[in-house]
Parts: sequence; C-alpha cells; structure tokens
Amino acid sequence: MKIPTFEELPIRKDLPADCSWGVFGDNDALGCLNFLTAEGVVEAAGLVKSGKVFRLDARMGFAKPPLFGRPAPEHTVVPLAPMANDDIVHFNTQESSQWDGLGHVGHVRHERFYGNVTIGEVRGGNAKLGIHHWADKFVGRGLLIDAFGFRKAKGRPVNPLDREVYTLKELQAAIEHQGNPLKPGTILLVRTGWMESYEKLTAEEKRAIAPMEKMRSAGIEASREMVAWLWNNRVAAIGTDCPAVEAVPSDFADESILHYRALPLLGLPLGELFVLAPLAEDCARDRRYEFMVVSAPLNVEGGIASPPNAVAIK
Ligand code: UVW
Repeated sequence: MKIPTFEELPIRKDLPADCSWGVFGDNDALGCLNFLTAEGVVEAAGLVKSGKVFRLDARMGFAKPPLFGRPAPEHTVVPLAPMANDDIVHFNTQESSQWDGLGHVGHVRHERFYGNVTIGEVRGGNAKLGIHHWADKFVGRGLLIDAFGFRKAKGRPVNPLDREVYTLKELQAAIEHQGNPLKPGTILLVRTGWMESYEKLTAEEKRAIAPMEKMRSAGIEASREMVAWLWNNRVAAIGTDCPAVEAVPSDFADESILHYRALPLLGLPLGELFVLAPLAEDCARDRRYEFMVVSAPLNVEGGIASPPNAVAIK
C-alpha cells in the first residue's frame, strides 16, 4: 500500500489540511497503528535478548490527588462465598498511565474526530473509534528516546516540572547519539523525566500542581515539523512519561497544539504518564534502546482511552 508523505496530505481537497483521513479507508479506527504489521511483530520478537520485562504503566492511583481534577480510582473487595472474593475497580481510564484513544479529542475548529467522526457519534457509543478496535493491535518494535538523559549529558539539564520543550532537533540528535534508528512501524517512547520528578515531590507539592491551571510540565515540541517527522517515519504511536506528551500549559483553544495535530488529524495515539526511567537505565547499561512492546488496551466497546497495560521486553 502506498502511504502518502505528510506533504501529500490530505488525500482529498475537501479534507482538512494535515489530516490522514481516508489513507487507511473511510471507516478506519486504527490511525497510525496501521503502521504495525504482522512482520513487524515477528521482527520485534527478535529484539528480545535478555528476557528483562519493564512494566510501562504506573500503579493506578499513583497520583495523589489525580491530575486535572480526574477522580481517584476506587477498589472494593466483594465477598463471593465464605472463602472466595471478587473485586470491583472504578476508575477513569485517564487517571494513571494512558493511551488517548481517537474519541478523546476532536479538532476544535473542524469539530470532527479522526476520520470525520462527529461528537454525536463518539458520545453515542463510539462504535467507529472505540478503544476496543485497538485491543489486539498494539504490539511491535519499541524505541526509547531518553531525551531527559540526553539533555543532562549535554550539560543542559531539563526541569521536567517546568514548561520546557524537547525540540525535534534534540529528539533526532538523541536518536543519533543512542545508535538505534527510527524505523517504520515503531512505537516511540520519549522519557521527559516528569514521572520521576513528580515522585520526589512532597504530598503538599503534589496537591499544589495537580489542577490543570497549576500544572507545568515538560513535553515534546508541538510543531507541524514534529508531526511531519512522525508521520514520514511511520511512527505508530508515541508514549511519554509526562502528563500531555506536549508541554503544559497548552491551550485547548489553540488549534496548533499537538493533541489536535496528532489525535483528530493524523490518528496518532498519544501515551501519557508512562514509567520509563527503569527502562532508560537498562538501555543506557547495554546501549540497546530498541525492544518489543506489548500493549493490550482494555477491550471496552466504545472506550475513549485505556491504561496501556504495556510491557517493554528486552
Ligand atoms: C491533556 O491534554 C492536558 O491531557 P489528557 O490527554 O490527559 O487529556
């Protein structure tokens, strides 16, 4: 299948600029996950050498209080029989580590979600863009960019709890420095340093930064050049250890933010609040920044988002 370059998008004149709608068919629910293939899964399995497994999700409820006013998860053990139990977990799928699904954010000006889907369709069952479409599709080669470590090594350390931007040039330079290239069909992980910095805060400091209007976070550059690079390299998804992939504050009234460029326009899954530090330490030790990623999003019909339920296997 011939994939247009970013510069060739959109594929029809009546579609919004910089959108990939229709590239994978009019009823596509996978977006850039289409870049993951059966051959890619087999190749990724070949990257498993040491047998080390890194859980990429944080614990549910790690953020106290949860960020951006989201509710805390509730876990109840329910007796089933004298010596047997069930349990019930109520949680917001974006309370801890998460993939933003394609029903999460629609474009502020076009008022459409990926593939020209309407808000009514998303809120009325989300059959077209539900997270269930991804349940068995999120497996392939992973590549970590340790942007946080790279900036430190270059003598320009980042404070991840401030609004600092990792530029496209820095991400490219870090890949070059690390040695493993970006290849088509990669699940790209970017360590910004946010999660480990958050963990060092006091309870009071965590409370202070949790609301959306108080949050300041590092993230990746939100430019057109950034998404062009991701698309032209056939990146299947991008997961980070910060709250919004892009730097925060970001303004949902501004149509140039990464959330609009990635989710509704390109169908590129965004991953937030991943745990990447232990993986980064291991990659620095053996100088291998590529691995297999297995992520099994919730099989919830019409779901908006999901914990990644992901591991990196080296
Ligand atoms: C923000 O964009 C602030 O984050 P999320 O994707 O979790 O809604």
